[in-house]
Amino acid sequence: MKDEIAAARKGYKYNMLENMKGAIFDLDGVIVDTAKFHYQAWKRLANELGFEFDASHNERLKGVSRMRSLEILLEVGGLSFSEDEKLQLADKKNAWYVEYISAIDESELLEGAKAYMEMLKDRGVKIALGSASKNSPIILNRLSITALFDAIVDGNKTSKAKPDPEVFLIAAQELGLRPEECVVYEDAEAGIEAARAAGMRTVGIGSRDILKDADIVVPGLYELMG
Ligand code: B16
Ligand code: MG
Repeated sequence: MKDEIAAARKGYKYNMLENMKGAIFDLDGVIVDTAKFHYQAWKRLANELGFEFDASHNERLKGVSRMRSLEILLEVGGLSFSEDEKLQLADKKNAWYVEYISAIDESELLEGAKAYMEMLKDRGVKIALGSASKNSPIILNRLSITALFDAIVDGNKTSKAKPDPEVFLIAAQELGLRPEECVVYEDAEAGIEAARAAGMRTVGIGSRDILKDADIVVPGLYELMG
């Protein structure tokens, strides 16, 4: 592991990241691709309700809260339900989703994610999670990376969804840092917007076409390893 960190340090690419004190990572799409499990569970719910839900529809759910995701799904199916029924449907989807993610392991980590976080930690940068998911504790445990985080801020600690900056501001506060000392890693447009609103620097994970306002965009964290 020491050799891996030394090699990674040598290739430390982007100067804009040199003076950061805190790194705040989104979960789905940055550290792990849980979108495919969300998709399986939402598709199962749509089929049970009698309509098709395909991969292009699923794109609209990335980075979006659970209840907002359900509303988008019901919009696609042209269905409406009472608030109570919606809560039951969201619970049902979540039970399937939890069943899927409970079976994952470290092989689901996106390329370079763990090594990059370890490299930052080795350089004295504090690490936080800034995710919308209420299931992040299960996911981090399954990936064996819980101990890497100095702060974990997720859907269980927040009341406002991205693009509201709340999740990132709480993360900076828990790290004991000012917003301008933090860099946010995000794959969703609303996440980049939230980080900018929080006054933080941004690294977009994905494509520039979607992440137009990010300071830099890379296809994955592996790209920052040189
Ligand atoms: P849960 P992130 C987000 O994770 C997902 O991208 C989004 O599809 C999901 O609806 C949301 O978490 C809530 O997840 O149902 O597990 O609470 O990208 O913010 O890490
Ligand atoms: Mg995401």
